[in-house]
Amino acid sequence: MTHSSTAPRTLAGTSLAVLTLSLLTACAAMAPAPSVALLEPANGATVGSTFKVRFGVKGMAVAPAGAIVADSGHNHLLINQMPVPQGQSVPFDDQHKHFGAGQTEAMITLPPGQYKLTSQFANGAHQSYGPAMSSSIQITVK
Ligand SMILES: [Cu+2]
Repeated sequence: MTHSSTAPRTLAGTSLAVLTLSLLTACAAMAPAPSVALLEPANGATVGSTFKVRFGVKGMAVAPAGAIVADSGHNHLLINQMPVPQGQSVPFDDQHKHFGAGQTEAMITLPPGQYKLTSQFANGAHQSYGPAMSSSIQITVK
């Protein structure tokens, strides 16, 4: 055998460097993007006319409306509405409820029917973080 032991060792060193680099890249890619979810009611649930809505927020801070602070904002509940485009102000009306005190849950009353509820996160000046920071469920109010 004229097999040299130098080549495999070099190859192993290179592989380790590549592997390390791959892991670092993978870790950066896997850092979870900020997101919101409606934790309650469950998607598809049937609820009474007054029911609790619970907001979940990951990767951003929930704070009262007021100053614009990076990666911070408050929850909105959209009733039968599309998410508000990024940077656009969330309207103040019966279909767009603001929780500007920094609430993470609220009691909502709706007449019987089928609804799409959307959680929309927006900054301290009510400017939407866009569809990426929204999440929708369907419910039936009986
Ligand atoms: Cu608002």
